[in-house]
Amino acid sequence: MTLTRLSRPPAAAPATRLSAAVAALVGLLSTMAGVATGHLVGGLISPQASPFLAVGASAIDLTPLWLKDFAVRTFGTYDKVVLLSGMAVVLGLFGVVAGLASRRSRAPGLVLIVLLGALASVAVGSRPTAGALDVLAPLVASLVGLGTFVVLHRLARLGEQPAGDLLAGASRRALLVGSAVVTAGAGLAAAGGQLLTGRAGVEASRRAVGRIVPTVAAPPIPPGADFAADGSPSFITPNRDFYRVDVNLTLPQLRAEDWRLRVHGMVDRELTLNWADLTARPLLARPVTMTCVSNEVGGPYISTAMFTGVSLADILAEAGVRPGADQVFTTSVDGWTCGSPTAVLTDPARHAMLVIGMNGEPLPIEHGFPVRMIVPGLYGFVSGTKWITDLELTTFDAQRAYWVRRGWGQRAPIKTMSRIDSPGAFGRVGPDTPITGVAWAQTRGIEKVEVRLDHGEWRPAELSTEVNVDAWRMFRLRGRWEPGNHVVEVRATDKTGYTQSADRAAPIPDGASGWHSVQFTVL
Ligand SMILES: Nc1nc2c(c(=O)[nH]1)N[C@H]1C(S)=C(S)[C@@H](COP(=O)(O)O)O[C@H]1N2
Ligand SMILES: [Mo]
Repeated sequence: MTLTRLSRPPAAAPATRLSAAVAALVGLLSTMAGVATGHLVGGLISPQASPFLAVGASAIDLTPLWLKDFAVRTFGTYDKVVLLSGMAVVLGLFGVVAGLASRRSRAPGLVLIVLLGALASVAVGSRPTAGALDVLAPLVASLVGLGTFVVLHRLARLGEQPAGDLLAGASRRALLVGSAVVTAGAGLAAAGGQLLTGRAGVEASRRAVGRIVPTVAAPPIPPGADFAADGSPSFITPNRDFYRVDVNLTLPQLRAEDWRLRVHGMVDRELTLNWADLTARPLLARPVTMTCVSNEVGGPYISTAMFTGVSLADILAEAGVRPGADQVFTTSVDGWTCGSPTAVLTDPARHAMLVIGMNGEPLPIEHGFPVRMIVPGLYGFVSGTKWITDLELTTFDAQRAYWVRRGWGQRAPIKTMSRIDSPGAFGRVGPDTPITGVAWAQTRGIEKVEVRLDHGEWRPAELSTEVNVDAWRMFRLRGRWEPGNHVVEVRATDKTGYTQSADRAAPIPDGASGWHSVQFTVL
């Protein structure tokens, strides 16, 4: 080793180009550092300030309907994980491109990072409930991204001096260490952001609420309410298994003590209710089966819980609904909106509720803690507002809700439907396995369920004990099936005498229809 190299004249030519691999790494790490820091700062301000989540949320709102449909159908409840992973991959590629564009000069990379920061700022600023501070997160993210890029790019350039150059060797080591530090820092920042955008304060509030006890207990669920032992769903769906559908990447963080509901619009008296006002009222309990309009024939988006809450008809009577107000337009704390027919909500016999309890517990956060709306007989998108904070009496002509603006129906009563749960699709079963499943016709009630094998005669199935007309009913057909392949179909008849028709309809605009069928093999 010799020291003469150190006194190499400054005129020595700097490396003209970074190698492609090093350039790509510099771009990738800088983008990661920016995105992760933005997520952390967003976590400190409010979850929706995270540029990563804001871009994702905007993507959800802008996604064309067919793609959203496809995503829900293909990935189910993992659709959001898939979206965020896809975004991470796109961001990574963006970073690689920014790096590769900057092999000779850092200018193209800087411009691309500024553009990305601008896009993130627009996404954050255009969230329906954006606060003034929120834009700090994309701003800090851009600065960190730019700063990291400048430093790593410089180290990389110095590192590309001819082999043996001491300064170059030191720079290469510095680049290596710098890369490791940036990777670790970005990982920590992202994890910190994830914790902060999570659910700390609101979990404590939920625990403090404790068990929810109705003023008058509902009759116990009769033991004959399901055929779970033979493969039907259990009558009550445990909270952790209850289907979940919403447009949220992060859950709203609304503590019970901060909750307010404003009742206004075409009313005689405006009301504002807080948690104490609400829970001082009589608490009703009712088992209700909720269904999502996106549920395909045979799909999983249906569940039943014992809901506890306050009568909406009472609250609306107190406010005094003015004539002509045919729509109750509700908004959740994050800006999602929903329109329901006033006539349904003001009819005490329909049991529309402001719900605070689900199967005895406070509402789980993902199901709307602290307060949501439930209206038996209407699909969730026109009745089930979670994290509800605003209720306005208006008209269907004056206001269009979130999904209505995206092509779904304005009025959407739940259709009479049925689903086979056992045997499962392509199941291999013994010859006397009962055929079981579930039928629903909320508000009308199920009168009859028929099952047929291999397109033969329809046979009436046994029905479970009816709990109420707003909840599902299980069916069971016992028999001895021949060995070999079979197809089984089901159709339900409700108490108005309507029998499900075979005509298939897609979920959009107002719910799927058609018979569910399952192929199975008897061994
Ligand atoms: N705030 C809010 N409420 C919402 C939604 C939403 O996206 N945001 N989705 C609705 C839809 S489409 C359905 S089907 C029900 C589902 O309620 P769950 O997730 O508790 O099953 O919530 C409704 N309430
Ligand atoms: Mo839904």
